[in-house]
Amino acid sequence: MKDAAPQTIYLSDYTPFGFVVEDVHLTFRLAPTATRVISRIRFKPNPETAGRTFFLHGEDMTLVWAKIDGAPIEPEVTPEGVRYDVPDAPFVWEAEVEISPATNTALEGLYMSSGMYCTQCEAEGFRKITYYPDRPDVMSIFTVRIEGDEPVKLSNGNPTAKGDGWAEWHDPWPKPAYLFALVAGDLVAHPDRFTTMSGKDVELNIWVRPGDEHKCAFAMESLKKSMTWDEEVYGREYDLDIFNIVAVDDFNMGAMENKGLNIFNSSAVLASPETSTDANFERIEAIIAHEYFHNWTGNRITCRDWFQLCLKEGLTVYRDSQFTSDMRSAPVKRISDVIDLRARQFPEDQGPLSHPVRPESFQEINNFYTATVYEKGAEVIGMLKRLVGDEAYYKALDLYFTRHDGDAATIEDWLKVFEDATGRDLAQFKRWYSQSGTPRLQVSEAWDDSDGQYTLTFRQQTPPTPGQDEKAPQVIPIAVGLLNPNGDEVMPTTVLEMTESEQSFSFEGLASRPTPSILRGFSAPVILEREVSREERAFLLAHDTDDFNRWEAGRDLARDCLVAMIRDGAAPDDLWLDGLEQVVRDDTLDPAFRALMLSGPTQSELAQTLFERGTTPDPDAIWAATERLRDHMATRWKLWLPDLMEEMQVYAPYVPDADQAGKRALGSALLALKTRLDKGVSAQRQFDSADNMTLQLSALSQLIRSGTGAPAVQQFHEQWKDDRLVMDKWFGLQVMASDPRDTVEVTHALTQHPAFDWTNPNRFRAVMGALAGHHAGFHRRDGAGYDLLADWLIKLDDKNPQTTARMCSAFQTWTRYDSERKALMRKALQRIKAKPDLSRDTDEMVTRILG
Ligand code: B3K
Ligand code: ZN
Repeated sequence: MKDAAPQTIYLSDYTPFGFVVEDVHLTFRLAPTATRVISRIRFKPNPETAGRTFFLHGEDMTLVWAKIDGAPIEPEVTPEGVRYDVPDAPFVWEAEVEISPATNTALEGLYMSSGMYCTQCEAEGFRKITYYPDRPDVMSIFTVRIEGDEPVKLSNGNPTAKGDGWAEWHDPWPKPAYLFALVAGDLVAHPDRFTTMSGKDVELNIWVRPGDEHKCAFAMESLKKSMTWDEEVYGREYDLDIFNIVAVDDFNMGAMENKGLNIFNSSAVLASPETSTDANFERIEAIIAHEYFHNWTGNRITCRDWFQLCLKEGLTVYRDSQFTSDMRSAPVKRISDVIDLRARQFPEDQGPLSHPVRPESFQEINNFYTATVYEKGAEVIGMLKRLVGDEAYYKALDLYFTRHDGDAATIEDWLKVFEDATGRDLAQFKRWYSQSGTPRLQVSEAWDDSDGQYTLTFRQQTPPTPGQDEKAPQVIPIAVGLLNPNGDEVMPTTVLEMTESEQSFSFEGLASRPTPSILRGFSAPVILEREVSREERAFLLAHDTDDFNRWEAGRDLARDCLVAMIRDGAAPDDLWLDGLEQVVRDDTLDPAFRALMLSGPTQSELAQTLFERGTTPDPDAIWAATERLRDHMATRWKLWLPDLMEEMQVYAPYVPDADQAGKRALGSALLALKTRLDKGVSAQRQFDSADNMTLQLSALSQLIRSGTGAPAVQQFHEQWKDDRLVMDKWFGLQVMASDPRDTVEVTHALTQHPAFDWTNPNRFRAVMGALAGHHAGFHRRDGAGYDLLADWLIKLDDKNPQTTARMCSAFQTWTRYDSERKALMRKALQRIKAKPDLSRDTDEMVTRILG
């Protein structure tokens, strides 16, 4: 609930806690609206601090009694916690509080989901469970007793004892409270075992609601692969006797890395070929890995304070992307990551929400679990690795694990291990953590025919961002390769290290003027600004040996073509389409890569490009040009489409691996074109014969787009109405595939559907997230899209501030558009801001977006 005045917390104000917590004993007496939590916590003065105030965080709870060293006390109770004058010596704090999990709709702290008790404590949810110093630098050993009738009762660490109606757990590893977890309910396990590299036997379980047992096998395989990979690549072994994962239906995000007891949104763990798409399988594999990898990067070494969030998140995202590259296709993973970075992080970094990878202030920390902290944070790790080299990277990581095991660490600690391991000075590199905004990198070139010298000159410049007018030059690793006119590589990928605002690099002894391939593998999260002819781009599309840049050349051509179509009504670009056809039909290339080549820039990305190039984006015109281009492609390629579609058919039994998934991805990209020619006949055939969700859903999507989807929508509903996760797809797809003129009406109608359980974050996001993601539909000229989203955000805020606040970012690009749309969006934002008792989460977001 809204505080009297929102408080801003600053990184520069950090001070350690005045006490050390020696150990924690918790007893839970579970009851839906009156759970009792009895705590026994041993404190002693922290010799490293001077002034000591004993303040324990605690919110939304009733204190029943409290004692110090066994004697009852009456501490001062405020809405934020308790305060008391304690002895200047070790003492034992005991308290009993009452909380109400069943009415906890914010899904933070202890709450109930489909009759089961579960927790979410990161970042500051533990303070809704009991009074405690709820900050990540306070680490302690937890022993937990759970009392209740639920057949399964789980907590962190190892199980130590259980009896009728109770169970006890002990976690030998010191941890901050945000990693605490408890689960109790009627659950069944999908069990397995794993032997670690030192021969330790670990029990593994995935706990689900009865009926979901058949959807666990894939996640379990992913877990075992992750455990092996972390041993082989980082030398990191699991450190408890048991590892539990629980699937929960109501969850604000993907999953949570609680020590030994990961809690997952059921959408990030449950999978079967009939109910999940290839993309779902890939996401599950990545999230299972991500949470597992946190055991070392996050749990064994945690963050000193929440400003250091990227220390664990950037690194863990980086590690999970390495894992996916190893398990699947490295180029496809890199391209997908960059698509995602540009779709989510770039708009954030170029708008009113821009903040550094390590922010310097916040009001509500939950608002900083952002694409900048996570994805740009991971890019920063990637750059560091590129600069120091692989060997030095792993040497530094070994040092990080030995030096900081058991610590609550900082970005300074992290950079210091790299400095110590490599002898490098990383002071300038550190600006990646403190400067916000996306650097622009301009390139010019010079060729000296007389001595075969080729020179590339780079200029870097980062536009001002909120609170940061002036930017200093950053260290930018620029991976470059040079090709000769035949397309042969005359200089393999070389990493240039740019440190100045302007810097030149020369290459000697070349026989002819080369064609440069710049920023290979997207070696830094910057915007490359370079005047390149269409011919040169087409040359790179045909010849670049770097898969990423090959894709990038095609994408640049696509973008330029669409910009010309939107701005000047130009015809589609033949040169690009011919080059694209070559790649798409090249059966020596991975179908997944060919599918990515076909995908093209999103409409939101085009809006950003137009804005950068001085044109106010018109969502209707962007939509119309995209449609015109797709129609043109379909007609142009109609002769060979059917054959290639046939080649992409998979006749073997379904497996969610990269090979089959790639074929299906290209197949459905082609089906999208084919549907423009046959009005849905092929899509209907695919829908009728599909034996897996990937094909069924892509067919349904095309049927809706072609305007012939009504019977299939009905049939799909009939088939899947009892499966929550599939129904989320059913809801979302109808909005995503809608004609922009109807998007708002379609969305509104779905909110009236009896199965629109809007307090479930997955369902809410399926519908409202799809509305926000439908560029032309959301930005309808009359503002109806903005109003509908604002209405629902206002409604959700009372129940679930976290999900509401997060979804406000749909408005973050509002200043790019025309004055009418801008005014309508501002009005919608102001309406949210004016809501009585607006949560601190949403208030901070809306205020920042309004600027
Ligand atoms: N660490 C959690 C995210 C917690 C979000 C709190 N609002 C999941 C993850 O990044 O692995
Ligand atoms: Zn994480």
